[in-house]
Amino acid sequence: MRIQKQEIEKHNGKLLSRHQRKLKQLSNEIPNAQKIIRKLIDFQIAIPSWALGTGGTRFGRFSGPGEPGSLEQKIEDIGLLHTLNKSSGAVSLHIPWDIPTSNRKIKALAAEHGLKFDAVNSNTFQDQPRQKLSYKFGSLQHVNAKVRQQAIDHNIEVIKYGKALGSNSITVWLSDGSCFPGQLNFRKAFQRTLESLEEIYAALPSNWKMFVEYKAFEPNFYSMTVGDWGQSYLFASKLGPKAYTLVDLGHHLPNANIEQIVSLLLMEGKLGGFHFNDSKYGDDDLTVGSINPYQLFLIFNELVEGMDARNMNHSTDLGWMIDASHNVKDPLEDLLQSVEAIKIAYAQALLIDRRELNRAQENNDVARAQEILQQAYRTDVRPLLAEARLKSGAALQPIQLFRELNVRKQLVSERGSKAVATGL
Ligand SMILES: [Mn+2]
Repeated sequence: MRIQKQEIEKHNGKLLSRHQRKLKQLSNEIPNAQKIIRKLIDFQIAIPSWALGTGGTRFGRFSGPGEPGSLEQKIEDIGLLHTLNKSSGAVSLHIPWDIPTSNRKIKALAAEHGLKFDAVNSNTFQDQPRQKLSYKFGSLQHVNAKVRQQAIDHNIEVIKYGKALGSNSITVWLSDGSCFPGQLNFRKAFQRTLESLEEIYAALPSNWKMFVEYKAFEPNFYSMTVGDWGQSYLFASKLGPKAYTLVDLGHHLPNANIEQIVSLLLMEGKLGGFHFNDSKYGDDDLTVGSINPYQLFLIFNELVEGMDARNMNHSTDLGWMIDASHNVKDPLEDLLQSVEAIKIAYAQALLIDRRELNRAQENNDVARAQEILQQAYRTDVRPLLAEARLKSGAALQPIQLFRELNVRKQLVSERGSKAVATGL
């Protein structure tokens, strides 16, 4: 299904006067409303192709009705999101869950919906049907060179798909590691992984980036070969200038200071991109901003400060992607909420009075520094987001319109209630 322009205009018309009142009030209170709105219009967040169905856990999966049963339908779903919020203008594709039958047709379909291809993702964390060798004991780190070669070849194949679709980065997340002490020689595992990554790196087109994603634990519970940002940074540094660290918010040990990690990676020019989600305990993959929106704000504070210090373009110089799983919500509503939460945190970070904050820091005025941060965090910036959507032709209230138009019901009538999406 497609949402028509008139349906959006009708929805916006009903809400317009209330929106304008709120926007005017907020614009009177902050100095840079127009500038923030422009930045919000440019800021796009990629939707992962694996997150459009109702996800599951290792205990089970409860598929939802009207799930996309093909890559074409997933693109259509992301197109619906983008029509509603004009902030989800990119797809992050997973291979082999979402192999295009025709690169040309998929690229054209995405373009029709105004979508680009962000980082492509490889998968050597599970065995696929008809796969020759198993990844049970790792992929790029494996003791058997043939298994390593199979995993290298897969990554190079993923780059080829990405190239054909107009992507310019690959995210490599490895589940490699060990479950028990003594199982693995850490140094050899690191070196084998590095040698494998070097072969993949050599296959990167000149304008491409490689994102090395780390994760503290799971599925391996004693060691992960790319277990934290230090290890990822080590790989990225040894690989070369096209390799970067990717931060997935759920991939840290509890209470890790992610904003400090972000700040230092930016300082070193080695932050490549983000996988947004939220969590209370581990890699919970919950809706962005649903558990700890203050942490998300503090991360964006460092992102804005660090990117500005390096004259980086907020919207294009890092990869912004969601990596979440939806067990109890409609995936499309969940994704709309995640995109909104990311942009709220971004807008609040843009509100911070940098000069004042710097002055407070230089004077050891700790209370003042906190006041400045929290003044921004406690500002309701949602009218700025709504205005950015209005200006780009999207809906003032995307979830409200999603429900008013009975989008899910229509998808069920088109696809049936039993369609199951590939993915998490
Ligand atoms: Mn991730």
